[in-house]
Amino acid sequence: MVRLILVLGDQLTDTVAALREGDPATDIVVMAEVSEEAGYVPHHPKKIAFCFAAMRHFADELRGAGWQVDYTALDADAPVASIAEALIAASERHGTTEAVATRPGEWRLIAALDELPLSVTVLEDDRFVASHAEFDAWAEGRKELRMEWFYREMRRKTGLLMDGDKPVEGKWNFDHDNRKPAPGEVDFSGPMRFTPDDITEAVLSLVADRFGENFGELQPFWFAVTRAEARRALAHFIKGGLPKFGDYQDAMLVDERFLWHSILSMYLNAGLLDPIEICEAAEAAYREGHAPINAVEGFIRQIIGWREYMRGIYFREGPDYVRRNVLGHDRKLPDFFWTGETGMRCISQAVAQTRDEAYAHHIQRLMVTGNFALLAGIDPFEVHEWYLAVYADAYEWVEAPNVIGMSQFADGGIVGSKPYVSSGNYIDRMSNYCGECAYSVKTKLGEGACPFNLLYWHFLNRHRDRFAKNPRMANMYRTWDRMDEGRRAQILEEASAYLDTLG
Ligand code: FAD
Ligand code: DLZ
Ligand code: SF4
Repeated sequence: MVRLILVLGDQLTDTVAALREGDPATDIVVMAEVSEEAGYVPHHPKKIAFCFAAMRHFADELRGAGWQVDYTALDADAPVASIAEALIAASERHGTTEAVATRPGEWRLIAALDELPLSVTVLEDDRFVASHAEFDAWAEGRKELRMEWFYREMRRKTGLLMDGDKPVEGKWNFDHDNRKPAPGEVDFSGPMRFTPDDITEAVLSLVADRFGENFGELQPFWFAVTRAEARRALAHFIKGGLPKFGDYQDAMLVDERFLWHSILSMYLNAGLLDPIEICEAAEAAYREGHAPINAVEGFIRQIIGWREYMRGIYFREGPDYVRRNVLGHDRKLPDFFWTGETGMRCISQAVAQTRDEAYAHHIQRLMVTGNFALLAGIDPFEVHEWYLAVYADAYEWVEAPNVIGMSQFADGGIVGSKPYVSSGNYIDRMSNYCGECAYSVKTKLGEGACPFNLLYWHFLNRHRDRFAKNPRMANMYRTWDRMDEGRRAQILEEASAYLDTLG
């Protein structure tokens, strides 16, 4: 019997489980651009364009490899609204009720496949280093799910940066050599840029037409949209960016959007690149003496450590994870997350580059926008929806644990043992943003005080019951308690007045 082989927009890998299971001689691949996926949050136009352009190119590659592909474009004469509808329509067209899918990366779609009036075989997505069973076995019975221990397991499992059963150069983690403040200039040209072909141009017109009002600039569109292009982007990064990736991983500079980051997450998450091939390319650069250990170990840790760990958490914690809110935060997301119109230079820079590129690097996401949202007590679900919408690499399985867990502490400390909060000092140390800001980072209260400085103490004070006993936060509370009472009262009053301006 003919079977339908579902391939989603982030399953663009020719060896993805459902394609491995299918037979090009008899089965039919189903791919569909659908309004539900394009609209469950107001995605950045570059993200939608990337997804559709990569899907259309991938469908052509599958046809070239002998598959029959039933592809429904968003602007087809008979469009479909959802993945479920696409499968049902295809089942009627091809006279079959059998379908094979690779498990989607989001609970919402997993449930939608479960509810289909078809016989759907759902296969595990094995494009990851750790299976769900492996992650759960590692997590079982542990009091704390520390990423570092998980990461070491992944090093052992993959053999990456290992000399026998020992880590190369005798250490698992070289972070103490990383995280240098921003240097004067950047000697890497940033991500490789590609010129859209006719297929991509057609997608760009469609997206401009249908999603032109969404937050974000569609043009210039320079993303890779095929595996071959993504591999060139990888080689370009390994050559030019990787050697200093570690040193300046946490640095931020005005108008420097990419620094020495790889800008590969959107390709990796869509399936155009494989995590192991990226890590092997990085390891080869180390073994050949092209990149130092602190850069290569740090980079590989992000992929086989953090990325795999986040996926494990998302699936282990279940569908309610995105609604967690242990700190009871309920403020609305300020408008400046969309407009960038704020005197806070760090935020306006992060929002502006997010609008232009659908990209901000980790520290901008964590210590600028994320830090602000947490300090200001923004509803974590709103924060989650914002991140899911605005970044080209955002899929719930990886975005939610980063936002709900790591950034907003809304899961109560599953991902992080303490909240990632800081005053303006941290941003000042790691960037050159503060120099041209409307606020003064050196001013702790009174006229022109940096809002991060005020909100930092407001956050600690309002969550004292939860955090004062955390040994990693004891110093912060000691500093607060040592301040004279009048000063503390004034800081809290000014912080509250500032929060009132957010609405
Ligand atoms: P690089 O800095 O070059 O890092 C290399 C690779 O490591 C990345 O491509 C990515 O695949 C992986 N990586 C690094 N950190 C993480 C992490 N914390 N979790 C998972 N993978 C990681 N990453 C996403 O892929 N999608 C998201 O939706 C996403 N949302 C985030 C939201 C917040 C609040 C925070 C703090 C982080 C988020 N991240 C997300 C993680 C990280 O910021 C991005 O992976 C990274 O910025 C992508 O840029 P890059 O490819 O240049 O990464
Ligand atoms: C992100 C996205 C978008 C914008 N559009 C589609 C689409 O039209 N069709 C599709 O198959 N996938 C799309 N995707 C990716 C899905 O949202 C993604 O597969 C799920 O969120 C699970 O990770
Ligand atoms: Fe951001 Fe404060 Fe620095 Fe301004 S002074 S850029 S608000 S940290």
